[in-house]
Amino acid sequence: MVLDDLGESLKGTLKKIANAAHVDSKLIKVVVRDIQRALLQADVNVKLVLELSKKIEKRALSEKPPAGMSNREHVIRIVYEELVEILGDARELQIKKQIIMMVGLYGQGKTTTCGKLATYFKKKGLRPAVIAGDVHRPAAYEQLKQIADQVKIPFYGDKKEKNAVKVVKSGMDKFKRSADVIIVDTSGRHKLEDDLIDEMKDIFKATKPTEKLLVIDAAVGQQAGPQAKAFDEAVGITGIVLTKLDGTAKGGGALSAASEVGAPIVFIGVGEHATDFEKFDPAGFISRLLGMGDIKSLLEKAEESLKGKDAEKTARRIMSGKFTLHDMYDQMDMLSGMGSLSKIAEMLPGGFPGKGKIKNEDMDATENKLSKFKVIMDSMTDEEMNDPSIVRASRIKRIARGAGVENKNVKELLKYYNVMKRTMKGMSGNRKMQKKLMKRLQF
Ligand SMILES: Nc1nc2c(ncn2[C@@H]2O[C@H](COP(=O)(O)OP(=O)(O)OP(=O)(O)O)[C@@H](O)[C@H]2O)c(=O)[nH]1
Ligand SMILES: [Mg+2]
Repeated sequence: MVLDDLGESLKGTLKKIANAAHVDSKLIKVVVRDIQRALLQADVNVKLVLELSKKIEKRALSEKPPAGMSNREHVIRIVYEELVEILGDARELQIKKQIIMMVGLYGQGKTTTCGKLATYFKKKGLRPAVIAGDVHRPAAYEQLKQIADQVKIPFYGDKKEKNAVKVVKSGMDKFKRSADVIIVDTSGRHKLEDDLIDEMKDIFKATKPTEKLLVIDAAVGQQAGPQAKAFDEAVGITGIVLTKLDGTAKGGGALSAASEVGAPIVFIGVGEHATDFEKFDPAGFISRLLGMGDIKSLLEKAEESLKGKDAEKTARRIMSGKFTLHDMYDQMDMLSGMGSLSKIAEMLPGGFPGKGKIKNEDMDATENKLSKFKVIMDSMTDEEMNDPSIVRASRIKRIARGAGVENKNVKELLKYYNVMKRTMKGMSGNRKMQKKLMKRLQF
């Protein structure tokens, strides 16, 4: 986990809240001071920290907890919400044909990130390729080639050519038909100087990239902000990749400063390997940092009633026919474990699709199938998960490729989903059935 120290201090603070006899203004003052200290140690900007702590204090003292939520839970929620807020909005790269140009100063992680991005898109079923547009550093060609070979991604480069634009143009020609996502590596410089800007602009004209991603080493701390701003003014960036978050205590500074610039952080690098790469989602990031799981168990009692409410809401949504693949995915998570799986199976008229009434010895096969379904869903986009009806032949092919399965497996998932959806909808008019389902699932 990145930002371990910050995470530990914040967790300690939240535990203070969870274990306190009363949540009063004295406790809130202590908590706010703890949070300030933790954020400053993680290099978050002083002004930002002061603003944030003022907001937390004001909300914690003035807002009443919503029904069903304890005071403690409420204060923890406020801390969480305000921390998410300073990280800005989430943005995702689209899963479609595109050209991505990497830019950034020397040694920030551009070349490594090319391999990580390619791996990400390959998993989503697209065909990525990389082009070695760094013609200045002698070892740059070999480095990208090695990375590409390792993750089995097509590579183009020309060791003898010293004109970056020529190399990139040849590469674009080569991959015109054979690749969906073309990732162009470029060279770094010590400073954002005129010749770097000119070369970036020339490559930009030659490639017309969909995305211009700025790569910044998180160890630069709050300097990430001015760096992002300067690049944005020079060439216009569409997203930031913050690398090496695994190796710095200054990550808090880089994260908060970069997100303030306007260009959103799209990915974070958390190690040297191609898979040490995460989509950046502020809410998910903070939840993990705070160890919301641990805190939840501390607050079990307050949580129980909330959880019940959430589950009930989900159940009602599902039964009204609004059942998406996201819901199904969550359900599968909930259902991993034979006991609960057989409960659901009993509920479904005829058991699982294509299986007839489910037998115990069939359970293993079903569990296997469900885990395969989850891999397939991991290769789908949010849009497809929300509205699976848009998944037709070409998308099926892409998804199957990404998940490493056959087209028929994807079709099987869709069929399974449709049966589930119909079954859920069928329950909407049947109160007795609804009650039974709730009870069985112990909502
Ligand atoms: N721990 C860690 N190391 C990283 C990460 N990303 C990159 N690195 C390492 O950082 C060093 C520099 O990475 P490169 O990808 O070569 O950086 P670059 O921006 O292409 O550098 P130039 O082409 O010289 O400008 C390499 O040793 C990488 O292995 C990361 O997320 N975590
Ligand atoms: Mg490089």
